[in-house]
Amino acid sequence: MAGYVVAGILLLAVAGFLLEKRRRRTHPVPPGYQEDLELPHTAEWELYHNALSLCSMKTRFCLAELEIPYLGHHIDLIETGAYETLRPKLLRVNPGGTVPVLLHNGHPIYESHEQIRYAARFVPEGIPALVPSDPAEREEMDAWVDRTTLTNPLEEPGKSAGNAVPGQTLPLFCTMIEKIPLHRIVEGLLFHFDKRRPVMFILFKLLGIRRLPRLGPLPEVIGDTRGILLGFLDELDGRLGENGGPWIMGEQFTLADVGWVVILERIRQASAENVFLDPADRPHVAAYWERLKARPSYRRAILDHDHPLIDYGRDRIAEAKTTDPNVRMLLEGA
Ligand SMILES: N[C@@H](CCC(=O)N[C@@H](CS)C(=O)NCC(=O)O)C(=O)O
Repeated sequence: MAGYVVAGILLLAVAGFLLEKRRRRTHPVPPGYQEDLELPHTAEWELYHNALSLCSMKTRFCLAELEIPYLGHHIDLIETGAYETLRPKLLRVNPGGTVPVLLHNGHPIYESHEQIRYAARFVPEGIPALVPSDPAEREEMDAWVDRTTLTNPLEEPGKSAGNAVPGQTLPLFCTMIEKIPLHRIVEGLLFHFDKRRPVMFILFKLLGIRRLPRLGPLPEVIGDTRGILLGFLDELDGRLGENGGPWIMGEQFTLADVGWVVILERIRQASAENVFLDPADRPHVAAYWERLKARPSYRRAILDHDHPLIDYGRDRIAEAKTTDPNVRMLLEGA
Protein backbone atom coordinates (compact mmCIF):
# COMPACT_ATOMS: atom_id res chain seq x y z
CA MET A 1 0.00 0.00 0.00
CA ALA A 2 2.76 2.40 1.06
CA GLY A 3 4.51 1.60 -2.24
CA TYR A 4 1.44 2.75 -4.22
CA VAL A 5 1.27 5.98 -2.24
CA VAL A 6 4.96 6.74 -2.88
CA ALA A 7 4.59 5.87 -6.56
CA GLY A 8 1.47 8.09 -6.78
CA ILE A 9 3.27 11.01 -5.17
CA LEU A 10 6.26 10.55 -7.48
CA LEU A 11 4.00 10.42 -10.52
CA LEU A 12 2.22 13.60 -9.45
CA ALA A 13 5.55 15.34 -8.84
CA VAL A 14 6.84 14.37 -12.29
CA ALA A 15 3.59 15.43 -13.96
CA GLY A 16 3.67 18.75 -12.07
CA PHE A 17 7.27 19.32 -13.10
CA LEU A 18 6.55 18.56 -16.77
CA LEU A 19 3.54 20.86 -16.79
CA GLU A 20 5.54 23.63 -15.15
CA LYS A 21 8.42 23.10 -17.57
CA ARG A 22 5.96 23.49 -20.45
CA ARG A 23 4.54 26.68 -18.91
CA ARG A 24 8.04 28.11 -18.66
CA ARG A 25 9.26 27.02 -22.08
CA THR A 26 11.60 29.54 -23.72
CA HIS A 27 12.53 30.09 -27.34
CA PRO A 28 14.70 32.61 -29.19
CA VAL A 29 13.01 35.84 -30.25
CA PRO A 30 13.93 38.02 -33.24
CA PRO A 31 15.92 41.14 -32.36
CA GLY A 32 14.43 44.63 -32.72
CA TYR A 33 10.96 46.17 -32.83
CA GLN A 34 8.06 43.70 -33.03
CA GLU A 35 5.46 45.38 -35.21
CA ASP A 36 3.05 42.44 -35.07
CA LEU A 37 3.11 41.95 -31.33
CA GLU A 38 1.16 44.20 -28.96
CA LEU A 39 1.35 43.38 -25.26
CA PRO A 40 -0.75 44.73 -22.40
CA HIS A 41 0.70 48.04 -21.23
CA THR A 42 -0.30 51.18 -19.36
CA ALA A 43 2.46 53.60 -20.34
CA GLU A 44 3.87 54.67 -23.70
CA TRP A 45 7.30 53.35 -22.69
CA GLU A 46 7.82 50.44 -20.34
CA LEU A 47 11.05 48.72 -19.42
CA TYR A 48 11.52 45.25 -17.95
CA HIS A 49 14.98 45.44 -16.47
CA ASN A 50 17.32 44.45 -13.68
CA ALA A 51 19.60 46.52 -11.45
CA LEU A 52 22.73 44.48 -12.17
CA SER A 53 22.17 43.55 -15.82
CA LEU A 54 24.66 45.33 -18.05
CA CYS A 55 22.21 45.49 -20.97
CA SER A 56 19.47 46.87 -18.71
CA MET A 57 21.83 49.59 -17.50
CA LYS A 58 22.53 50.50 -21.12
CA THR A 59 18.86 50.96 -22.02
CA ARG A 60 18.17 52.84 -18.76
CA PHE A 61 21.09 55.13 -19.47
CA CYS A 62 19.84 55.84 -22.99
CA LEU A 63 16.31 56.64 -21.77
CA ALA A 64 17.76 58.88 -19.05
CA GLU A 65 19.86 60.78 -21.60
CA LEU A 66 16.80 61.28 -23.78
CA GLU A 67 14.73 62.18 -20.71
CA ILE A 68 12.07 59.72 -21.88
CA PRO A 69 9.86 58.76 -18.91
CA TYR A 70 9.05 55.08 -18.62
CA LEU A 71 7.29 52.62 -16.37
CA GLY A 72 9.90 50.25 -14.96
CA HIS A 73 9.33 46.62 -13.99
CA HIS A 74 12.26 45.26 -11.99
CA ILE A 75 12.85 41.59 -12.76
CA ASP A 76 15.25 39.72 -10.51
CA LEU A 77 18.12 37.68 -11.88
CA ILE A 78 19.45 34.99 -9.57
CA GLU A 79 22.32 37.31 -8.57
CA THR A 80 19.84 39.86 -7.22
CA GLY A 81 17.54 37.32 -5.59
CA ALA A 82 15.58 34.93 -7.82
CA TYR A 83 15.14 33.53 -11.31
CA GLU A 84 12.28 35.88 -12.20
CA THR A 85 13.36 35.73 -15.85
CA LEU A 86 12.02 32.16 -15.87
CA ARG A 87 8.59 33.09 -14.58
CA PRO A 88 5.44 33.71 -16.62
CA LYS A 89 5.35 37.50 -15.97
CA LEU A 90 8.56 37.99 -17.94
CA LEU A 91 8.10 35.07 -20.33
CA ARG A 92 4.84 36.63 -21.57
CA VAL A 93 6.85 39.71 -22.51
CA ASN A 94 9.99 37.92 -23.68
CA PRO A 95 9.76 34.19 -24.38
CA GLY A 96 13.55 34.35 -24.68
CA GLY A 97 13.71 34.68 -20.88
CA THR A 98 16.08 37.65 -20.69
CA VAL A 99 16.05 41.31 -19.75
CA PRO A 100 15.97 44.07 -20.79
CA VAL A 101 12.78 44.33 -22.79
CA LEU A 102 11.63 47.76 -23.89
CA LEU A 103 7.98 48.22 -24.80
CA HIS A 104 6.85 51.12 -26.96
CA ASN A 105 3.06 51.43 -27.01
CA GLY A 106 3.02 47.74 -26.12
CA HIS A 107 5.36 46.63 -28.92
CA PRO A 108 8.44 44.90 -27.54
CA ILE A 109 11.93 45.70 -28.74
CA TYR A 110 14.37 42.86 -28.07
CA GLU A 111 18.15 43.25 -27.59
CA SER A 112 19.55 46.27 -25.80
CA HIS A 113 21.58 47.54 -28.78
CA GLU A 114 18.35 47.55 -30.81
CA GLN A 115 16.52 49.27 -27.95
CA ILE A 116 18.95 52.18 -27.73
CA ARG A 117 18.94 52.65 -31.50
CA TYR A 118 15.13 52.56 -31.52
CA ALA A 119 14.71 54.96 -28.57
CA ALA A 120 17.23 57.40 -30.09
CA ARG A 121 14.73 58.01 -32.91
CA PHE A 122 12.38 59.70 -30.43
CA VAL A 123 14.31 62.76 -29.30
CA PRO A 124 12.06 65.03 -27.24
CA GLU A 125 12.03 68.76 -27.98
CA GLY A 126 15.08 70.51 -26.52
CA ILE A 127 17.08 67.31 -25.88
CA PRO A 128 20.32 66.75 -27.83
CA ALA A 129 20.24 63.87 -30.32
CA LEU A 130 22.31 60.78 -29.52
CA VAL A 131 23.03 59.96 -33.17
CA PRO A 132 25.14 62.13 -35.52
CA SER A 133 23.25 63.53 -38.51
CA ASP A 134 26.17 62.94 -40.90
CA PRO A 135 25.88 59.38 -42.37
CA ALA A 136 29.64 58.74 -42.30
CA GLU A 137 29.82 59.74 -38.65
CA ARG A 138 26.79 57.60 -37.91
CA GLU A 139 28.52 54.62 -39.44
CA GLU A 140 31.57 55.29 -37.31
CA MET A 141 29.42 55.60 -34.20
CA ASP A 142 27.71 52.31 -35.07
CA ALA A 143 31.09 50.57 -35.18
CA TRP A 144 31.80 51.86 -31.66
CA VAL A 145 28.37 50.69 -30.48
CA ASP A 146 29.13 47.26 -31.96
CA ARG A 147 32.30 47.09 -29.85
CA THR A 148 30.08 47.25 -26.75
CA THR A 149 27.34 44.88 -27.90
CA LEU A 150 26.77 41.78 -25.81
CA THR A 151 25.78 38.85 -27.98
CA ASN A 152 27.48 35.58 -27.16
CA PRO A 153 30.05 35.94 -24.38
CA LEU A 154 30.68 32.21 -23.91
CA GLU A 155 31.36 31.36 -27.54
CA GLU A 156 32.76 34.65 -28.86
CA PRO A 157 34.41 36.56 -26.01
CA GLY A 158 36.86 38.26 -28.40
CA LYS A 159 34.16 39.76 -30.61
CA SER A 160 33.47 42.84 -28.49
CA ALA A 161 34.19 44.47 -25.17
CA GLY A 162 30.53 43.68 -24.39
CA ASN A 163 31.23 39.98 -24.85
CA ALA A 164 34.48 40.11 -22.85
CA VAL A 165 33.16 41.94 -19.81
CA PRO A 166 30.99 39.05 -18.48
CA GLY A 167 34.25 37.12 -17.92
CA GLN A 168 35.32 39.94 -15.63
CA THR A 169 31.94 39.80 -13.89
CA LEU A 170 32.45 36.21 -12.69
CA PRO A 171 33.96 37.28 -9.33
CA LEU A 172 30.96 39.55 -8.76
CA PHE A 173 28.54 36.70 -9.48
CA CYS A 174 30.58 34.56 -7.13
CA THR A 175 30.34 36.99 -4.23
CA MET A 176 26.75 38.17 -4.77
CA ILE A 177 25.52 34.57 -4.80
CA GLU A 178 26.81 34.10 -1.22
CA LYS A 179 23.64 35.83 -0.06
CA ILE A 180 21.19 33.84 -2.21
CA PRO A 181 19.67 30.69 -0.67
CA LEU A 182 20.61 27.49 -2.51
CA HIS A 183 16.99 26.47 -3.16
CA ARG A 184 16.49 29.59 -5.29
CA ILE A 185 19.24 28.39 -7.64
CA VAL A 186 17.49 25.03 -7.95
CA GLU A 187 14.68 26.81 -9.82
CA GLY A 188 17.29 27.57 -12.51
CA LEU A 189 18.51 23.99 -12.51
CA LEU A 190 14.95 22.85 -13.24
CA PHE A 191 13.89 25.47 -15.76
CA HIS A 192 16.84 27.49 -17.13
CA PHE A 193 17.43 27.12 -20.89
CA ASP A 194 21.20 27.08 -20.27
CA LYS A 195 21.94 24.69 -17.41
CA ARG A 196 25.61 25.74 -17.31
CA ARG A 197 24.56 28.93 -15.56
CA PRO A 198 22.77 27.47 -12.50
CA VAL A 199 25.49 24.82 -12.22
CA MET A 200 28.10 27.59 -12.15
CA PHE A 201 26.14 29.49 -9.48
CA ILE A 202 25.82 26.39 -7.32
CA LEU A 203 29.59 25.85 -7.53
CA PHE A 204 30.20 29.53 -6.71
CA LYS A 205 27.85 29.29 -3.77
CA LEU A 206 29.42 26.10 -2.41
CA LEU A 207 33.06 26.96 -3.06
CA GLY A 208 33.29 30.74 -2.72
CA ILE A 209 35.66 33.27 -4.24
CA ARG A 210 38.76 31.81 -2.62
CA ARG A 211 38.33 28.64 -4.69
CA LEU A 212 37.85 30.59 -7.93
CA PRO A 213 41.57 30.39 -8.83
CA ARG A 214 41.19 26.59 -9.08
CA LEU A 215 37.69 26.32 -10.50
CA GLY A 216 37.95 24.35 -13.79
CA PRO A 217 38.25 26.52 -16.90
CA LEU A 218 37.19 29.74 -15.15
CA PRO A 219 40.67 31.09 -14.28
CA GLU A 220 41.56 30.86 -17.96
CA VAL A 221 38.32 32.62 -18.94
CA ILE A 222 39.10 35.41 -16.48
CA GLY A 223 42.69 35.78 -17.77
CA ASP A 224 41.67 35.69 -21.44
CA THR A 225 38.80 38.14 -21.13
CA ARG A 226 40.97 40.53 -19.12
CA GLY A 227 43.43 40.61 -22.04
CA ILE A 228 40.62 41.14 -24.56
CA LEU A 229 39.00 43.91 -22.55
CA LEU A 230 42.34 45.67 -22.03
CA GLY A 231 42.84 45.59 -25.81
CA PHE A 232 39.47 47.28 -26.42
CA LEU A 233 40.21 49.86 -23.72
CA ASP A 234 43.57 50.64 -25.33
CA GLU A 235 41.73 51.25 -28.56
CA LEU A 236 39.26 53.53 -26.78
CA ASP A 237 42.14 55.40 -25.13
CA GLY A 238 43.71 55.92 -28.54
CA ARG A 239 40.45 57.23 -29.96
CA LEU A 240 39.85 59.71 -27.13
CA GLY A 241 43.49 60.83 -27.29
CA GLU A 242 43.27 61.41 -31.05
CA ASN A 243 39.97 63.27 -31.21
CA GLY A 244 40.56 65.10 -27.92
CA GLY A 245 37.16 64.00 -26.57
CA PRO A 246 35.26 64.79 -24.57
CA TRP A 247 33.22 61.94 -26.12
CA ILE A 248 33.89 59.13 -28.56
CA MET A 249 32.44 61.10 -31.46
CA GLY A 250 34.02 64.38 -30.28
CA GLU A 251 31.71 67.14 -29.08
CA GLN A 252 28.51 65.11 -29.44
CA PHE A 253 27.54 62.61 -26.74
CA THR A 254 26.21 59.60 -28.66
CA LEU A 255 25.05 56.00 -28.40
CA ALA A 256 28.71 54.98 -28.53
CA ASP A 257 29.17 56.58 -25.09
CA VAL A 258 25.95 54.95 -23.85
CA GLY A 259 27.44 51.60 -24.82
CA TRP A 260 30.74 52.27 -23.07
CA VAL A 261 29.51 53.77 -19.82
CA VAL A 262 28.02 50.47 -18.70
CA ILE A 263 31.20 48.55 -19.43
CA LEU A 264 33.19 50.99 -17.31
CA GLU A 265 30.52 50.81 -14.63
CA ARG A 266 30.80 47.01 -14.59
CA ILE A 267 34.55 47.37 -14.04
CA ARG A 268 33.77 49.60 -11.04
CA GLN A 269 31.21 47.14 -9.69
CA ALA A 270 33.72 44.29 -10.01
CA SER A 271 36.26 46.28 -8.00
CA ALA A 272 38.66 46.27 -10.95
CA GLU A 273 39.24 49.97 -11.62
CA ASN A 274 42.91 49.63 -10.69
CA VAL A 275 43.37 47.00 -13.42
CA PHE A 276 41.50 48.71 -16.25
CA LEU A 277 41.01 52.39 -15.46
CA ASP A 278 44.32 53.48 -13.96
CA PRO A 279 45.14 57.02 -15.25
CA ALA A 280 48.80 55.99 -15.50
CA ASP A 281 47.91 53.30 -18.08
CA ARG A 282 44.97 54.84 -19.92
CA PRO A 283 44.78 58.56 -19.09
CA HIS A 284 42.13 59.38 -21.68
CA VAL A 285 39.81 56.57 -20.64
CA ALA A 286 40.30 57.44 -16.96
CA ALA A 287 39.34 61.09 -17.59
CA TYR A 288 36.46 59.99 -19.83
CA TRP A 289 35.15 57.76 -17.01
CA GLU A 290 35.13 60.73 -14.64
CA ARG A 291 33.18 62.78 -17.19
CA LEU A 292 30.67 59.96 -17.67
CA LYS A 293 30.07 59.66 -13.92
CA ALA A 294 29.41 63.40 -13.72
CA ARG A 295 26.43 63.19 -16.11
CA PRO A 296 23.01 63.40 -14.43
CA SER A 297 21.95 60.26 -16.32
CA TYR A 298 24.66 58.28 -14.50
CA ARG A 299 22.87 59.02 -11.25
CA ARG A 300 19.39 58.41 -12.65
CA ALA A 301 20.14 55.25 -14.62
CA ILE A 302 22.77 53.60 -12.48
CA LEU A 303 23.28 54.92 -8.96
CA ASP A 304 19.55 55.33 -8.30
CA HIS A 305 19.09 51.66 -9.26
CA ASP A 306 21.93 50.39 -7.12
CA HIS A 307 21.29 47.08 -5.40
CA PRO A 308 22.69 46.26 -1.93
CA LEU A 309 24.04 42.93 -3.20
CA ILE A 310 26.15 44.68 -5.86
CA ASP A 311 27.84 46.76 -3.14
CA TYR A 312 28.23 43.66 -0.99
CA GLY A 313 29.78 41.69 -3.85
CA ARG A 314 32.14 44.52 -4.75
CA ASP A 315 33.38 44.87 -1.15
CA ARG A 316 33.86 41.11 -0.84
CA ILE A 317 36.02 41.03 -3.99
CA ALA A 318 38.15 43.91 -2.68
CA GLU A 319 38.57 42.11 0.63
CA ALA A 320 39.45 38.77 -1.02
CA LYS A 321 42.05 40.49 -3.19
CA THR A 322 43.77 42.05 -0.21
CA THR A 323 43.72 38.94 1.96
CA ASP A 324 44.35 36.18 -0.60
CA PRO A 325 47.32 36.50 -2.99
CA ASN A 326 45.87 33.78 -5.28
CA VAL A 327 42.66 35.73 -5.75
CA ARG A 328 44.60 38.94 -6.37
CA MET A 329 46.83 37.18 -8.91
CA LEU A 330 43.78 35.72 -10.65
CA LEU A 331 41.92 39.03 -10.84
CA GLU A 332 44.81 41.38 -11.45
CA GLY A 333 47.16 39.16 -13.40
CA ALA A 334 50.34 40.41 -11.74
N1 LIG B 1 21.95 40.37 -26.06
C1 LIG B 1 20.94 40.64 -25.07
C2 LIG B 1 21.40 40.04 -23.78
C3 LIG B 1 20.28 39.82 -22.82
C4 LIG B 1 20.75 39.01 -21.63
O1 LIG B 1 21.47 38.01 -21.78
N2 LIG B 1 20.34 39.44 -20.45
C5 LIG B 1 20.76 38.78 -19.25
C6 LIG B 1 21.06 39.81 -18.17
S1 LIG B 1 22.35 40.91 -18.69
C7 LIG B 1 19.64 37.90 -18.74
O2 LIG B 1 18.50 38.31 -18.74
N3 LIG B 1 19.97 36.68 -18.33
C8 LIG B 1 19.03 35.75 -17.80
C9 LIG B 1 19.71 34.81 -16.86
O3 LIG B 1 20.87 35.01 -16.53
O4 LIG B 1 19.06 33.89 -16.40
C10 LIG B 1 20.74 42.17 -24.94
O5 LIG B 1 21.63 42.91 -25.34
O6 LIG B 1 19.66 42.60 -24.48
